[in-house]
Amino acid sequence: MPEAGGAPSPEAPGGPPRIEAVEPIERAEVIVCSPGRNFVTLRLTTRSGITGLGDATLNGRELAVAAYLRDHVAPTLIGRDATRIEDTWQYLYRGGYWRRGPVTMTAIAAVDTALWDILGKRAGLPVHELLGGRSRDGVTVYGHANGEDVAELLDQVATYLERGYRAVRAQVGVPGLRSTYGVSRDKLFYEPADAAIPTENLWSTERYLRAIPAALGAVRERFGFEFALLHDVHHRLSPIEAARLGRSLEACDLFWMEDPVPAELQEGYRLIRQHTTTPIATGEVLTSIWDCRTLIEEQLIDYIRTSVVHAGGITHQRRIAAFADTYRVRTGSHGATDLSPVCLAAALHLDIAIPNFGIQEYMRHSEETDAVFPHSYRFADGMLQPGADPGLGVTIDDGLAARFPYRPASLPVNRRLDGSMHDW
Ligand code: EZ4
Ligand code: CO
Repeated sequence: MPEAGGAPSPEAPGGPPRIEAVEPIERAEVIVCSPGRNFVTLRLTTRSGITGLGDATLNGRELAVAAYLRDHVAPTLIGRDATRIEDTWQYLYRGGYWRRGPVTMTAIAAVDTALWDILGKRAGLPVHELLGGRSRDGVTVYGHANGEDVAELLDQVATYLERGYRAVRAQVGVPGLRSTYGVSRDKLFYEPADAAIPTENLWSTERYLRAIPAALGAVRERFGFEFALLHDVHHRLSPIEAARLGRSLEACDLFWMEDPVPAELQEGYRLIRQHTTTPIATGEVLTSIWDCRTLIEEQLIDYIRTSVVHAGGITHQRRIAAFADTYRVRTGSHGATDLSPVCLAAALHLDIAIPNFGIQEYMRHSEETDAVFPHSYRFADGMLQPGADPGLGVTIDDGLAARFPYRPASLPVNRRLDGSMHDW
């Protein structure tokens, strides 16, 4: 194997000869499959035959990322040194004139995650050991209890507590609205991307604000306070409405109130903070450290929810976490089912290693998804363990994946009762 620092290689991709590649990338494949829902996966293979996987799934916009990777990124990877993880990140981010945004950052994330997987396999170590090793015994996760009404929600919270969860997110149907974010017919799985052309949901802030304090209060009254209770507002309120909701939920002792206002309205968090001590989490739609900067620097949030797949991979997510730690903001990585087992594994390796981990969202994948992506992570006692396999500990079964072709599926849109558009 050639030494780093050895003779310059005439084969360096595009540009003057550089240091010879230690572990050149030979193939970059984009695999699109739909085992229960759509996933885009990047597989890189090195000249010595090591493979690495990266999740590139952007719910409802899958093919945009697949094309970005296939047409614009993959050709630049061939011959590149797989051990140069940071340099490749800089090449794809700084080297790209058009920066940030979910499509670009998801594509960069896929490459970065695959490179960490390759590095782990080269070293014969699970990725969390490369990130500094364990900082905790396991990764505490929260499950998704939801019900059409309060009675059904209480049954579902009971199910999660019986399964050993130490943290539960509670979502409930709003009376008078035919569907509500986070409430599913199939209780253990939830997939909002339910139609090729977006389903139109109905929304009423007034009805929602009347329903939620009573529902969450009923959960605490029935089950007490010995577990973490979370709720996702899903970007739907104005700052003053969110402030009012946060204040009305203080007696429920929430672990967090998630995404109270649309992500682009970051100044709104200042107003929320002036009125309530309910902890706040946001970030699942943010794609870079620059998008989180004000929220973290001004300590407007308590948990940053960016994910490996949508915020530039393990390399960038680690940077966001380190920046957040400076301000005592903890992480709460997004982990819905549209983040594939490859992303979940990457998140777990990071979660277990960083000092300021808070909690990890865990929405179980369907049996078909788990069969297409065999993995080493395991759930026990309310925690996930990333496992000790070298790399990420996830593979993809190509033959099985091919039996689940892509199906167009979009996230819903929301209209108010008067027919005008609202945030979904
Ligand atoms: O709506 O992942 O906290 N979890 C969430 C998710 C998101 C979906 C969007 O693709 O808000 O359910
Ligand atoms: Co959310």
